[in-house]
Amino acid sequence: MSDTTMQPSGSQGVSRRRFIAGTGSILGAAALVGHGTAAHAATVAQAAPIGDGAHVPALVIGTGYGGSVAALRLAQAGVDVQMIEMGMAWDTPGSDGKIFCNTTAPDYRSYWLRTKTKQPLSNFFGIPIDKDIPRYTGILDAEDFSGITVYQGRGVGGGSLVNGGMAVTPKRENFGAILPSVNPDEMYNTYYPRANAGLGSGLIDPAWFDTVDCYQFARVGRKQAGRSGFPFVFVPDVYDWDYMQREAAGTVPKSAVAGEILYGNNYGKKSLQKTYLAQAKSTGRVTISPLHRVTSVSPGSGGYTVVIEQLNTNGDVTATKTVTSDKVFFAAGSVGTSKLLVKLKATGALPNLNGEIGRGWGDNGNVMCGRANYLWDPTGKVQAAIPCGGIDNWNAGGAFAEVAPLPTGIETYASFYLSITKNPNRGTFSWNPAAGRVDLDWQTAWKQASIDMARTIFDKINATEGTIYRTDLFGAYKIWNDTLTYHPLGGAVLNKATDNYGRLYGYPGLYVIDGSLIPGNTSVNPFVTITALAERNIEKIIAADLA
Ligand code: FAE
Repeated sequence: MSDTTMQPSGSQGVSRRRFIAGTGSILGAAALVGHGTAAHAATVAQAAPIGDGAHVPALVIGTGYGGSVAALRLAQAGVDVQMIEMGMAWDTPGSDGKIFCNTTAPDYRSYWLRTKTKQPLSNFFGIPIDKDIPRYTGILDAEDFSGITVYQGRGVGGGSLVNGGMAVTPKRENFGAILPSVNPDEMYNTYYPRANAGLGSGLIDPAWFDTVDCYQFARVGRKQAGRSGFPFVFVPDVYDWDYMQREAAGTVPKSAVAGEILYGNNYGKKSLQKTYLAQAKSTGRVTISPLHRVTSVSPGSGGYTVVIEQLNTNGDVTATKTVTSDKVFFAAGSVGTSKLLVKLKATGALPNLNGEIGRGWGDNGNVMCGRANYLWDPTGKVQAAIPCGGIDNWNAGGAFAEVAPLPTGIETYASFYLSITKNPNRGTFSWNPAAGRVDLDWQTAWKQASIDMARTIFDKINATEGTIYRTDLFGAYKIWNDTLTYHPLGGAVLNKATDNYGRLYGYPGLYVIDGSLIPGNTSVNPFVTITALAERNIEKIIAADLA
Protein backbone atom coordinates (compact mmCIF):
# COMPACT_ATOMS: atom_id res chain seq x y z
CA MET A 1 0.00 0.00 0.00
CA SER A 2 2.64 2.48 -1.09
CA ASP A 3 0.17 4.87 -2.60
CA THR A 4 0.70 8.41 -1.40
CA THR A 5 -2.92 9.50 -1.67
CA MET A 6 -4.30 6.69 0.42
CA GLN A 7 -6.63 8.24 2.98
CA PRO A 8 -8.87 6.92 5.68
CA SER A 9 -12.28 6.65 4.07
CA GLY A 10 -13.64 9.28 6.48
CA SER A 11 -11.63 11.94 4.65
CA GLN A 12 -13.86 11.75 1.61
CA GLY A 13 -16.90 13.23 3.36
CA VAL A 14 -18.11 16.42 1.81
CA SER A 15 -20.84 18.77 2.76
CA ARG A 16 -22.99 20.72 0.33
CA ARG A 17 -21.62 23.96 1.82
CA ARG A 18 -18.00 22.95 1.12
CA PHE A 19 -18.93 21.86 -2.37
CA ILE A 20 -20.65 25.13 -3.20
CA ALA A 21 -17.62 27.01 -1.90
CA GLY A 22 -15.46 24.92 -4.21
CA THR A 23 -17.67 25.59 -7.18
CA GLY A 24 -17.45 29.31 -6.66
CA SER A 25 -13.71 29.28 -7.11
CA ILE A 26 -13.90 27.94 -10.67
CA LEU A 27 -15.76 31.01 -11.76
CA GLY A 28 -12.43 32.76 -11.46
CA ALA A 29 -10.72 30.07 -13.46
CA ALA A 30 -10.41 32.18 -16.58
CA ALA A 31 -7.87 34.27 -14.70
CA LEU A 32 -5.87 31.13 -14.08
CA VAL A 33 -5.62 30.14 -17.71
CA GLY A 34 -2.62 32.19 -18.67
CA HIS A 35 -0.53 32.43 -21.78
CA GLY A 36 0.17 28.78 -21.81
CA THR A 37 3.77 28.06 -22.64
CA ALA A 38 4.76 24.42 -22.86
CA ALA A 39 6.49 24.83 -19.52
CA HIS A 40 3.10 25.20 -17.87
CA ALA A 41 2.48 21.57 -18.60
CA ALA A 42 4.97 20.78 -15.86
CA THR A 43 2.43 22.06 -13.35
CA VAL A 44 0.60 18.78 -13.80
CA ALA A 45 3.76 16.69 -13.65
CA GLN A 46 3.58 13.50 -11.77
CA ALA A 47 3.86 12.42 -8.21
CA ALA A 48 4.40 8.67 -7.85
CA PRO A 49 1.86 6.65 -9.84
CA ILE A 50 -0.81 4.62 -8.13
CA GLY A 51 0.56 1.64 -6.17
CA ASP A 52 -0.55 -1.97 -6.37
CA GLY A 53 -3.04 -2.73 -3.57
CA ALA A 54 -4.01 0.91 -3.00
CA HIS A 55 -7.45 1.78 -1.66
CA VAL A 56 -8.70 5.14 -2.88
CA PRO A 57 -11.92 7.09 -2.34
CA ALA A 58 -12.40 8.04 -6.00
CA LEU A 59 -10.79 6.77 -9.17
CA VAL A 60 -11.28 8.53 -12.51
CA ILE A 61 -10.52 6.56 -15.70
CA GLY A 62 -9.17 9.06 -18.27
CA THR A 63 -8.00 12.67 -18.11
CA GLY A 64 -10.05 14.32 -20.88
CA TYR A 65 -12.86 16.81 -20.38
CA GLY A 66 -15.25 14.69 -18.32
CA GLY A 67 -12.47 13.25 -16.17
CA SER A 68 -10.87 16.63 -15.50
CA VAL A 69 -14.16 18.20 -14.39
CA ALA A 70 -14.88 15.25 -12.10
CA ALA A 71 -11.40 15.33 -10.56
CA LEU A 72 -11.43 19.09 -9.93
CA ARG A 73 -14.88 19.18 -8.38
CA LEU A 74 -14.34 16.09 -6.23
CA ALA A 75 -11.02 17.49 -5.01
CA GLN A 76 -12.56 20.87 -4.22
CA ALA A 77 -15.21 19.00 -2.25
CA GLY A 78 -12.51 17.36 -0.15
CA VAL A 79 -12.24 13.99 -1.89
CA ASP A 80 -8.85 12.52 -2.81
CA VAL A 81 -8.80 11.49 -6.46
CA GLN A 82 -6.64 9.11 -8.47
CA MET A 83 -6.75 9.70 -12.24
CA ILE A 84 -5.64 6.82 -14.46
CA GLU A 85 -4.50 7.77 -17.99
CA MET A 86 -3.33 5.31 -20.65
CA GLY A 87 -1.41 7.99 -22.58
CA MET A 88 1.74 9.88 -21.65
CA ALA A 89 2.10 12.90 -19.37
CA TRP A 90 3.35 15.16 -22.22
CA ASP A 91 5.41 17.31 -19.87
CA THR A 92 8.94 16.53 -21.08
CA PRO A 93 10.62 17.97 -24.19
CA GLY A 94 12.17 15.65 -26.77
CA SER A 95 15.72 16.07 -28.12
CA ASP A 96 14.51 18.99 -30.27
CA GLY A 97 13.54 20.89 -27.11
CA LYS A 98 9.84 20.60 -27.90
CA ILE A 99 7.20 18.51 -26.19
CA PHE A 100 5.11 18.11 -29.33
CA CYS A 101 6.03 17.56 -32.98
CA ASN A 102 4.80 19.72 -35.86
CA THR A 103 1.89 18.77 -38.11
CA THR A 104 4.11 19.04 -41.18
CA ALA A 105 6.78 16.71 -39.72
CA PRO A 106 5.08 13.94 -37.73
CA ASP A 107 7.64 11.85 -35.81
CA TYR A 108 7.56 9.16 -33.09
CA ARG A 109 5.44 11.49 -30.91
CA SER A 110 2.61 11.77 -33.43
CA TYR A 111 0.64 8.50 -33.37
CA TRP A 112 -0.49 6.02 -30.75
CA LEU A 113 1.30 2.71 -31.45
CA ARG A 114 1.41 2.93 -35.24
CA THR A 115 4.36 2.36 -37.57
CA LYS A 116 2.93 4.64 -40.25
CA THR A 117 1.09 7.92 -39.87
CA LYS A 118 -2.62 7.96 -40.68
CA GLN A 119 -3.16 11.61 -41.52
CA PRO A 120 -6.75 12.81 -41.88
CA LEU A 121 -5.67 14.53 -45.05
CA SER A 122 -3.88 11.58 -46.59
CA ASN A 123 -2.96 12.89 -50.03
CA PHE A 124 -1.80 16.03 -51.69
CA PHE A 125 -2.16 16.56 -55.43
CA GLY A 126 -3.24 12.90 -55.32
CA ILE A 127 0.08 11.73 -53.87
CA PRO A 128 -0.07 9.80 -50.56
CA ILE A 129 1.72 11.70 -47.79
CA ASP A 130 1.67 9.18 -44.93
CA LYS A 131 5.13 8.18 -43.73
CA ASP A 132 6.82 5.55 -41.57
CA ILE A 133 7.30 6.38 -37.90
CA PRO A 134 8.70 4.42 -34.95
CA ARG A 135 6.05 2.68 -32.86
CA TYR A 136 5.53 4.76 -29.73
CA THR A 137 2.79 5.82 -27.33
CA GLY A 138 2.21 8.97 -29.36
CA ILE A 139 -0.43 11.60 -28.85
CA LEU A 140 -3.03 10.92 -31.57
CA ASP A 141 -4.84 7.61 -31.79
CA ALA A 142 -6.38 6.82 -35.18
CA GLU A 143 -8.43 3.88 -33.94
CA ASP A 144 -9.79 1.74 -36.75
CA PHE A 145 -13.22 0.14 -36.59
CA SER A 146 -15.07 -1.41 -39.48
CA GLY A 147 -16.18 1.49 -41.69
CA ILE A 148 -14.68 4.33 -39.65
CA THR A 149 -11.45 5.60 -38.08
CA VAL A 150 -11.99 7.41 -34.79
CA TYR A 151 -9.35 10.03 -33.94
CA GLN A 152 -8.71 10.58 -30.23
CA GLY A 153 -6.14 12.26 -28.01
CA ARG A 154 -3.94 10.04 -25.85
CA GLY A 155 -2.27 11.55 -22.83
CA VAL A 156 -2.88 13.72 -19.79
CA GLY A 157 -5.50 16.11 -21.12
CA GLY A 158 -7.18 13.65 -23.53
CA GLY A 159 -8.64 15.26 -26.64
CA SER A 160 -7.63 18.74 -25.48
CA LEU A 161 -4.04 17.89 -26.43
CA VAL A 162 -4.77 17.32 -30.11
CA ASN A 163 -7.96 19.20 -30.92
CA GLY A 164 -8.54 22.54 -32.58
CA GLY A 165 -9.82 24.12 -29.38
CA MET A 166 -13.11 25.29 -30.95
CA ALA A 167 -15.26 25.93 -27.90
CA VAL A 168 -18.76 26.06 -29.30
CA THR A 169 -21.95 26.25 -27.29
CA PRO A 170 -24.84 24.85 -29.36
CA LYS A 171 -27.70 27.16 -30.20
CA ARG A 172 -30.31 26.87 -27.52
CA GLU A 173 -33.02 26.01 -30.03
CA ASN A 174 -31.05 22.86 -30.94
CA PHE A 175 -30.43 21.70 -27.37
CA GLY A 176 -33.61 19.63 -27.00
CA ALA A 177 -32.40 17.29 -29.74
CA ILE A 178 -28.95 16.98 -28.16
CA LEU A 179 -29.81 16.08 -24.55
CA PRO A 180 -33.60 15.72 -24.35
CA SER A 181 -33.72 14.80 -20.65
CA VAL A 182 -31.66 17.79 -19.47
CA ASN A 183 -33.19 21.11 -18.41
CA PRO A 184 -31.89 23.72 -20.90
CA ASP A 185 -32.34 26.58 -18.41
CA GLU A 186 -29.85 24.96 -16.06
CA MET A 187 -27.41 24.36 -18.88
CA TYR A 188 -27.55 27.81 -20.47
CA ASN A 189 -27.75 29.77 -17.21
CA THR A 190 -25.26 27.83 -15.15
CA TYR A 191 -23.30 24.96 -16.66
CA TYR A 192 -22.35 26.25 -20.11
CA PRO A 193 -21.07 29.53 -18.58
CA ARG A 194 -19.19 27.56 -15.89
CA ALA A 195 -17.65 25.26 -18.51
CA ASN A 196 -16.60 28.13 -20.77
CA ALA A 197 -15.02 29.97 -17.83
CA GLY A 198 -13.16 26.86 -16.73
CA LEU A 199 -11.93 26.14 -20.24
CA GLY A 200 -10.86 29.73 -20.94
CA SER A 201 -12.90 30.14 -24.15
CA GLY A 202 -12.50 33.40 -26.04
CA LEU A 203 -13.24 34.97 -29.41
CA ILE A 204 -10.75 36.21 -31.97
CA ASP A 205 -10.56 40.03 -32.21
CA PRO A 206 -12.55 40.70 -35.41
CA ALA A 207 -10.44 43.75 -36.27
CA TRP A 208 -7.25 41.68 -36.11
CA PHE A 209 -8.93 38.87 -38.05
CA ASP A 210 -9.70 41.33 -40.84
CA THR A 211 -6.07 42.25 -41.40
CA VAL A 212 -3.79 39.37 -40.51
CA ASP A 213 -2.24 37.13 -43.19
CA CYS A 214 -2.70 33.88 -41.25
CA TYR A 215 -6.52 34.14 -41.42
CA GLN A 216 -6.78 34.94 -45.11
CA PHE A 217 -8.13 31.39 -45.60
CA ALA A 218 -10.98 32.14 -43.18
CA ARG A 219 -11.72 35.52 -44.77
CA VAL A 220 -12.03 33.77 -48.13
CA GLY A 221 -14.36 31.28 -46.41
CA ARG A 222 -16.46 34.11 -44.97
CA LYS A 223 -16.64 36.02 -48.25
CA GLN A 224 -17.70 32.96 -50.23
CA ALA A 225 -20.25 31.87 -47.62
CA GLY A 226 -21.76 35.35 -47.67
CA ARG A 227 -21.97 35.46 -51.46
CA SER A 228 -24.06 32.28 -51.32
CA GLY A 229 -26.29 33.62 -48.55
CA PHE A 230 -24.90 31.57 -45.65
CA PRO A 231 -24.09 33.16 -42.29
CA PHE A 232 -20.42 32.90 -41.30
CA VAL A 233 -20.14 32.91 -37.51
CA PHE A 234 -17.07 33.50 -35.40
CA VAL A 235 -16.76 30.77 -32.79
CA PRO A 236 -14.79 30.92 -29.54
CA ASP A 237 -11.63 28.91 -29.08
CA VAL A 238 -9.48 28.04 -26.07
CA TYR A 239 -6.34 29.22 -27.89
CA ASP A 240 -4.83 32.30 -26.26
CA TRP A 241 -5.63 34.94 -28.89
CA ASP A 242 -3.21 37.49 -27.40
CA TYR A 243 -0.44 34.94 -27.72
CA MET A 244 -1.41 34.30 -31.33
CA GLN A 245 -1.25 38.00 -32.14
CA ARG A 246 2.28 38.02 -30.77
CA GLU A 247 3.13 34.88 -32.78
CA ALA A 248 1.94 36.58 -35.93
CA ALA A 249 4.01 39.66 -35.02
CA GLY A 250 7.07 37.43 -34.56
CA THR A 251 7.72 38.35 -30.92
CA VAL A 252 7.16 34.92 -29.31
CA PRO A 253 7.78 31.31 -30.41
CA LYS A 254 5.17 30.23 -32.94
CA SER A 255 2.69 27.41 -32.47
CA ALA A 256 -0.66 27.87 -34.28
CA VAL A 257 0.96 30.21 -36.78
CA ALA A 258 3.65 27.57 -37.40
CA GLY A 259 0.91 25.05 -38.20
CA GLU A 260 0.88 23.14 -34.90
CA ILE A 261 -2.33 21.16 -34.33
CA LEU A 262 -3.24 17.42 -34.23
CA TYR A 263 0.01 16.36 -32.54
CA GLY A 264 -0.05 19.00 -29.78
CA ASN A 265 0.60 22.73 -29.48
CA ASN A 266 3.87 23.72 -27.82
CA TYR A 267 2.51 27.18 -26.97
CA GLY A 268 -0.71 29.11 -26.89
CA LYS A 269 -3.38 26.46 -26.53
CA LYS A 270 -5.15 26.27 -23.19
CA SER A 271 -5.37 22.50 -23.09
CA LEU A 272 -6.79 20.87 -19.96
CA GLN A 273 -3.24 20.55 -18.64
CA LYS A 274 -3.30 24.34 -18.19
CA THR A 275 -6.90 24.78 -17.05
CA TYR A 276 -8.98 22.20 -15.21
CA LEU A 277 -6.10 19.81 -14.52
CA ALA A 278 -3.76 22.53 -13.30
CA GLN A 279 -6.46 23.69 -10.91
CA ALA A 280 -7.20 20.13 -9.84
CA LYS A 281 -3.51 19.51 -9.11
CA SER A 282 -3.28 22.72 -7.12
CA THR A 283 -5.78 21.33 -4.61
CA GLY A 284 -3.15 18.79 -3.56
CA ARG A 285 -5.78 16.07 -3.71
CA VAL A 286 -5.38 14.81 -7.27
CA THR A 287 -2.77 12.31 -8.44
CA ILE A 288 -2.42 11.31 -12.09
CA SER A 289 -0.90 8.02 -13.26
CA PRO A 290 0.03 8.31 -16.96
CA LEU A 291 0.82 5.24 -19.08
CA HIS A 292 -1.65 3.29 -16.93
CA ARG A 293 -4.63 1.63 -18.61
CA VAL A 294 -7.72 0.35 -16.79
CA THR A 295 -8.76 -3.11 -18.00
CA SER A 296 -11.35 -4.16 -15.44
CA VAL A 297 -13.75 -2.80 -12.83
CA SER A 298 -15.84 -5.20 -10.73
CA PRO A 299 -17.53 -5.21 -7.34
CA GLY A 300 -15.12 -6.30 -4.60
CA SER A 301 -14.96 -6.33 -0.87
CA GLY A 302 -14.65 -2.76 0.39
CA GLY A 303 -15.34 -1.03 -2.94
CA TYR A 304 -14.79 -1.70 -6.60
CA THR A 305 -11.77 -3.72 -7.68
CA VAL A 306 -9.96 -1.96 -10.52
CA VAL A 307 -7.29 -3.73 -12.59
CA ILE A 308 -4.72 -1.45 -14.21
CA GLU A 309 -1.92 -2.23 -16.68
CA GLN A 310 1.18 -0.07 -16.60
CA LEU A 311 2.66 0.51 -20.07
CA ASN A 312 6.06 1.48 -21.42
CA THR A 313 6.43 3.74 -24.48
CA ASN A 314 6.39 0.69 -26.79
CA GLY A 315 2.92 -0.08 -25.48
CA ASP A 316 4.13 -3.21 -23.63
CA VAL A 317 2.58 -4.04 -20.27
CA THR A 318 5.29 -3.72 -17.62
CA ALA A 319 3.15 -4.28 -14.51
CA THR A 320 -0.41 -5.13 -13.54
CA LYS A 321 -1.87 -3.46 -10.48
CA THR A 322 -5.06 -4.19 -8.58
CA VAL A 323 -6.55 -1.37 -6.52
CA THR A 324 -9.83 -0.72 -4.75
CA SER A 325 -11.94 2.39 -5.04
CA ASP A 326 -15.17 3.46 -3.35
CA LYS A 327 -16.32 5.33 -6.46
CA VAL A 328 -15.23 4.90 -10.07
CA PHE A 329 -15.82 7.50 -12.78
CA PHE A 330 -15.66 6.26 -16.38
CA ALA A 331 -14.16 9.16 -18.34
CA ALA A 332 -12.21 7.23 -20.98
CA GLY A 333 -14.03 9.04 -23.80
CA SER A 334 -16.95 7.78 -25.87
CA VAL A 335 -14.96 4.93 -27.38
CA GLY A 336 -12.86 4.09 -24.31
CA THR A 337 -15.77 4.04 -21.88
CA SER A 338 -18.05 2.16 -24.29
CA LYS A 339 -15.39 -0.47 -24.96
CA LEU A 340 -14.74 -0.99 -21.25
CA LEU A 341 -18.42 -1.20 -20.25
CA VAL A 342 -19.38 -3.52 -23.14
CA LYS A 343 -16.50 -5.85 -22.31
CA LEU A 344 -17.18 -5.80 -18.56
CA LYS A 345 -20.88 -6.55 -19.06
CA ALA A 346 -20.25 -9.36 -21.56
CA THR A 347 -17.44 -11.03 -19.65
CA GLY A 348 -19.24 -11.11 -16.32
CA ALA A 349 -17.38 -8.38 -14.39
CA LEU A 350 -20.43 -6.04 -14.41
CA PRO A 351 -23.26 -8.33 -15.62
CA ASN A 352 -26.09 -6.17 -14.29
CA LEU A 353 -25.37 -3.20 -16.58
CA ASN A 354 -28.45 -2.66 -18.70
CA GLY A 355 -29.03 -3.36 -22.39
CA GLU A 356 -28.37 0.26 -23.39
CA ILE A 357 -24.63 -0.17 -22.82
CA GLY A 358 -22.76 0.23 -26.13
CA ARG A 359 -25.74 1.75 -27.94
CA GLY A 360 -26.49 5.16 -29.41
CA TRP A 361 -23.02 5.87 -30.78
CA GLY A 362 -22.63 8.56 -33.42
CA ASP A 363 -19.89 10.41 -35.29
CA ASN A 364 -21.35 13.92 -34.83
CA GLY A 365 -21.98 13.73 -38.57
CA ASN A 366 -18.35 14.57 -39.40
CA VAL A 367 -17.36 14.75 -43.05
CA MET A 368 -14.48 16.64 -44.69
CA CYS A 369 -14.07 18.21 -48.10
CA GLY A 370 -11.94 20.73 -49.96
CA ARG A 371 -12.77 23.22 -52.71
CA ALA A 372 -10.48 24.57 -55.41
CA ASN A 373 -10.43 28.35 -55.66
CA TYR A 374 -9.32 30.50 -58.57
CA LEU A 375 -5.87 32.05 -58.65
CA TRP A 376 -7.37 35.42 -57.65
CA ASP A 377 -8.65 33.87 -54.41
CA PRO A 378 -5.51 32.61 -52.66
CA THR A 379 -6.06 31.20 -49.17
CA GLY A 380 -2.57 32.09 -47.92
CA LYS A 381 0.81 30.43 -47.58
CA VAL A 382 0.78 30.85 -43.81
CA GLN A 383 -2.43 29.66 -42.14
CA ALA A 384 -3.09 29.70 -38.41
CA ALA A 385 -3.85 26.10 -37.48
CA ILE A 386 -6.61 27.14 -35.08
CA PRO A 387 -10.01 27.60 -36.74
CA CYS A 388 -12.06 30.61 -35.69
CA GLY A 389 -15.35 30.40 -37.56
CA GLY A 390 -17.89 28.33 -39.38
CA ILE A 391 -20.77 28.37 -41.85
CA ASP A 392 -24.13 27.78 -40.21
CA ASN A 393 -26.73 25.96 -42.28
CA TRP A 394 -27.84 23.63 -39.47
CA ASN A 395 -31.53 24.35 -39.45
CA ALA A 396 -32.02 24.70 -43.21
CA GLY A 397 -29.63 22.03 -44.46
CA GLY A 398 -28.46 19.99 -41.45
CA ALA A 399 -24.83 21.12 -41.61
CA PHE A 400 -22.48 23.37 -39.64
CA ALA A 401 -19.15 23.64 -41.45
CA GLU A 402 -15.95 24.62 -39.73
CA VAL A 403 -13.78 26.71 -42.06
CA ALA A 404 -10.60 24.77 -41.43
CA PRO A 405 -6.98 25.66 -42.13
CA LEU A 406 -4.74 23.74 -44.48
CA PRO A 407 -1.40 24.66 -42.94
CA THR A 408 0.97 23.28 -45.56
CA GLY A 409 3.35 26.24 -45.76
CA ILE A 410 2.62 26.72 -49.48
CA GLU A 411 -0.19 28.44 -51.37
CA THR A 412 -2.74 25.75 -52.26
CA TYR A 413 -5.70 27.85 -53.44
CA ALA A 414 -7.79 25.34 -51.50
CA SER A 415 -10.58 25.91 -49.02
CA PHE A 416 -10.93 23.10 -46.51
CA TYR A 417 -13.93 22.29 -44.32
CA LEU A 418 -14.92 19.91 -41.53
CA SER A 419 -18.71 19.67 -41.54
CA ILE A 420 -20.79 18.60 -38.57
CA THR A 421 -24.08 17.24 -39.90
CA LYS A 422 -27.40 15.99 -38.59
CA ASN A 423 -26.57 12.40 -39.53
CA PRO A 424 -29.27 10.18 -37.97
CA ASN A 425 -27.35 6.89 -38.07
CA ARG A 426 -26.23 5.32 -34.80
CA GLY A 427 -23.81 2.45 -34.23
CA THR A 428 -23.61 -0.18 -31.49
CA PHE A 429 -20.53 -1.58 -29.77
CA SER A 430 -20.56 -5.32 -29.09
CA TRP A 431 -18.23 -7.90 -27.57
CA ASN A 432 -16.53 -10.19 -30.06
CA PRO A 433 -15.58 -13.23 -27.96
CA ALA A 434 -13.61 -14.96 -30.71
CA ALA A 435 -11.35 -11.94 -31.24
CA GLY A 436 -11.40 -10.86 -27.59
CA ARG A 437 -12.24 -7.28 -28.49
CA VAL A 438 -15.11 -4.84 -28.81
CA ASP A 439 -16.42 -4.14 -32.34
CA LEU A 440 -18.49 -1.26 -33.68
CA ASP A 441 -21.07 -1.92 -36.42
CA TRP A 442 -20.65 1.42 -38.26
CA GLN A 443 -20.97 1.44 -42.06
CA THR A 444 -19.19 3.92 -44.32
CA ALA A 445 -22.34 4.15 -46.46
CA TRP A 446 -24.08 5.80 -43.49
CA LYS A 447 -22.00 8.91 -44.18
CA GLN A 448 -23.92 9.53 -47.42
CA ALA A 449 -26.49 11.39 -45.32
CA SER A 450 -23.70 13.68 -44.07
CA ILE A 451 -22.35 14.24 -47.57
CA ASP A 452 -25.83 15.21 -48.78
CA MET A 453 -26.19 17.70 -45.93
CA ALA A 454 -22.72 19.19 -46.41
CA ARG A 455 -23.52 19.60 -50.10
CA THR A 456 -26.37 21.96 -49.17
CA ILE A 457 -23.56 24.39 -48.41
CA PHE A 458 -20.74 23.55 -50.81
CA ASP A 459 -22.67 22.77 -53.99
CA LYS A 460 -24.19 26.21 -53.65
CA ILE A 461 -20.87 27.91 -52.98
CA ASN A 462 -19.32 26.11 -55.96
CA ALA A 463 -22.24 27.19 -58.15
CA THR A 464 -21.95 30.82 -57.03
CA GLU A 465 -18.17 30.93 -57.36
CA GLY A 466 -17.91 28.77 -60.50
CA THR A 467 -15.52 26.47 -58.60
CA ILE A 468 -15.21 22.72 -58.04
CA TYR A 469 -14.42 20.29 -55.24
CA ARG A 470 -10.80 19.19 -54.72
CA THR A 471 -10.38 15.54 -55.66
CA ASP A 472 -6.77 15.08 -54.54
CA LEU A 473 -6.87 15.33 -50.73
CA PHE A 474 -8.25 12.00 -49.53
CA GLY A 475 -7.08 9.58 -52.23
CA ALA A 476 -7.30 9.79 -56.01
CA TYR A 477 -10.57 11.35 -57.17
CA LYS A 478 -12.10 11.21 -53.71
CA ILE A 479 -14.05 14.37 -52.86
CA TRP A 480 -15.28 13.49 -49.37
CA ASN A 481 -13.40 12.09 -46.41
CA ASP A 482 -16.25 9.91 -45.20
CA THR A 483 -14.21 7.37 -43.24
CA LEU A 484 -13.33 9.28 -40.07
CA THR A 485 -14.64 11.16 -37.10
CA TYR A 486 -12.98 13.55 -34.67
CA HIS A 487 -16.11 13.69 -32.54
CA PRO A 488 -17.14 10.26 -31.17
CA LEU A 489 -20.22 10.55 -28.97
CA GLY A 490 -22.48 8.06 -27.19
CA GLY A 491 -22.25 4.42 -26.16
CA ALA A 492 -23.47 4.95 -22.59
CA VAL A 493 -26.25 7.43 -23.19
CA LEU A 494 -27.60 9.64 -20.40
CA ASN A 495 -30.96 8.59 -19.01
CA LYS A 496 -30.71 5.26 -20.88
CA ALA A 497 -27.53 3.38 -19.90
CA THR A 498 -27.30 5.62 -16.82
CA ASP A 499 -29.74 7.68 -14.81
CA ASN A 500 -30.20 11.34 -15.68
CA TYR A 501 -26.88 12.23 -13.93
CA GLY A 502 -24.57 9.52 -15.24
CA ARG A 503 -25.01 6.92 -12.47
CA LEU A 504 -24.70 3.46 -14.01
CA TYR A 505 -27.77 1.36 -13.31
CA GLY A 506 -27.11 -1.71 -11.19
CA TYR A 507 -23.89 -0.45 -9.58
CA PRO A 508 -24.06 2.31 -6.95
CA GLY A 509 -20.78 4.25 -6.99
CA LEU A 510 -20.07 3.72 -10.72
CA TYR A 511 -20.52 6.77 -12.95
CA VAL A 512 -20.08 7.76 -16.59
CA ILE A 513 -18.97 11.39 -17.06
CA ASP A 514 -17.66 11.87 -20.61
CA GLY A 515 -18.78 12.09 -24.24
CA SER A 516 -20.32 8.61 -24.13
CA LEU A 517 -23.32 10.16 -22.34
CA ILE A 518 -24.26 12.25 -25.38
CA PRO A 519 -26.40 10.44 -27.97
CA GLY A 520 -24.30 10.82 -31.09
CA ASN A 521 -24.55 14.48 -32.04
CA THR A 522 -24.15 17.96 -30.58
CA SER A 523 -24.86 20.08 -33.73
CA VAL A 524 -21.48 21.80 -33.23
CA ASN A 525 -18.04 20.79 -31.92
CA PRO A 526 -18.66 18.81 -28.76
CA PHE A 527 -16.23 19.52 -25.93
CA VAL A 528 -18.04 22.48 -24.36
CA THR A 529 -21.19 20.36 -24.11
CA ILE A 530 -19.21 17.42 -22.65
CA THR A 531 -17.66 19.78 -20.09
CA ALA A 532 -20.93 21.51 -19.20
CA LEU A 533 -22.78 18.21 -18.79
CA ALA A 534 -19.96 16.92 -16.57
CA GLU A 535 -20.23 20.10 -14.46
CA ARG A 536 -23.97 19.52 -14.08
CA ASN A 537 -23.67 15.86 -13.22
CA ILE A 538 -20.79 16.08 -10.77
CA GLU A 539 -22.54 18.84 -8.84
CA LYS A 540 -25.54 16.57 -8.33
CA ILE A 541 -23.39 13.51 -7.55
CA ILE A 542 -21.35 15.37 -4.93
CA ALA A 543 -24.44 16.87 -3.31
CA ALA A 544 -26.48 13.65 -3.30
CA ASP A 545 -24.02 10.77 -3.14
CA LEU A 546 -21.12 12.18 -1.15
CA ALA A 547 -22.89 14.40 1.35
P1 FAE B 1 -11.31 12.37 -24.12
O1 FAE B 1 -10.95 13.80 -24.17
O2 FAE B 1 -11.11 11.55 -25.34
O3 FAE B 1 -10.51 11.72 -22.91
C1 FAE B 1 -10.50 10.35 -22.63
C2 FAE B 1 -9.16 9.98 -22.03
O4 FAE B 1 -9.25 8.66 -21.51
C3 FAE B 1 -8.02 9.95 -23.06
O5 FAE B 1 -6.94 10.71 -22.55
C4 FAE B 1 -7.66 8.47 -23.17
O6 FAE B 1 -6.29 8.25 -23.45
C5 FAE B 1 -8.05 7.94 -21.81
N1 FAE B 1 -8.39 6.51 -21.80
C6 FAE B 1 -9.13 5.83 -22.69
N2 FAE B 1 -9.26 4.51 -22.33
C7 FAE B 1 -8.57 4.41 -21.14
C8 FAE B 1 -8.35 3.31 -20.25
N3 FAE B 1 -8.85 2.09 -20.48
N4 FAE B 1 -7.58 3.53 -19.17
C9 FAE B 1 -7.07 4.77 -18.92
N5 FAE B 1 -7.26 5.83 -19.73
C10 FAE B 1 -8.02 5.65 -20.82
O7 FAE B 1 -12.83 12.17 -23.69
N6 FAE B 1 -13.97 19.14 -30.08
C11 FAE B 1 -14.36 20.42 -29.98
O8 FAE B 1 -15.32 20.73 -29.26
N7 FAE B 1 -13.69 21.41 -30.67
C12 FAE B 1 -12.66 21.12 -31.51
O9 FAE B 1 -12.06 22.04 -32.11
C13 FAE B 1 -12.27 19.77 -31.67
N8 FAE B 1 -11.28 19.42 -32.52
C14 FAE B 1 -10.85 18.12 -32.56
C15 FAE B 1 -9.76 17.78 -33.36
C16 FAE B 1 -9.26 16.49 -33.34
C17 FAE B 1 -8.09 16.13 -34.22
C18 FAE B 1 -9.83 15.51 -32.48
C19 FAE B 1 -9.27 14.11 -32.41
C20 FAE B 1 -10.91 15.84 -31.69
C21 FAE B 1 -11.43 17.13 -31.73
N9 FAE B 1 -12.51 17.50 -30.92
C22 FAE B 1 -12.93 18.79 -30.87
C23 FAE B 1 -13.23 16.49 -30.11
C24 FAE B 1 -12.89 16.57 -28.61
O10 FAE B 1 -11.50 16.59 -28.42
C25 FAE B 1 -13.55 15.38 -27.91
O11 FAE B 1 -14.95 15.47 -28.11
C26 FAE B 1 -13.27 15.36 -26.42
O12 FAE B 1 -11.87 15.27 -26.17
C27 FAE B 1 -13.96 14.20 -25.74
O13 FAE B 1 -13.86 14.39 -24.34
P2 FAE B 1 -14.03 13.19 -23.35
O14 FAE B 1 -13.90 13.70 -21.96
O15 FAE B 1 -15.27 12.43 -23.69
